[in-house]
Amino acid sequence: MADHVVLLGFWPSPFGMRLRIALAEKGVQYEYKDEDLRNKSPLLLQSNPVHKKVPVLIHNGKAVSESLICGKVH
Ligand SMILES: N[C@@H](CCC(=O)N[C@@H](CS)C(=O)NCC(=O)O)C(=O)O
Repeated sequence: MADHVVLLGFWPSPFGMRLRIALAEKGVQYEYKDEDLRNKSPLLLQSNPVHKKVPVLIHNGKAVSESLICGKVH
């Protein structure tokens, strides 16, 4: 089964950009979903229920938050 990777981000976020660069360097294809941080999506709230921050990387349904960690796990 092909990997399904989703990145929840916010376009001006330097943390999100850090992760996008890491994914690009690794050649990882992903679906990008931009968040409205004043109206966070149910997917973001479910994926990062404690901090409710982006970026969040969702790999085959498993969510990882914190940009420095996301960039290392895939
Ligand atoms: N330490 C986190 C910081 C993430 C962070 O601060 N994200 C901001 C956007 S730049 C955010 O989601 N803010 C929304 C909020 O605080 O409600 C990381 O490296 O991923």
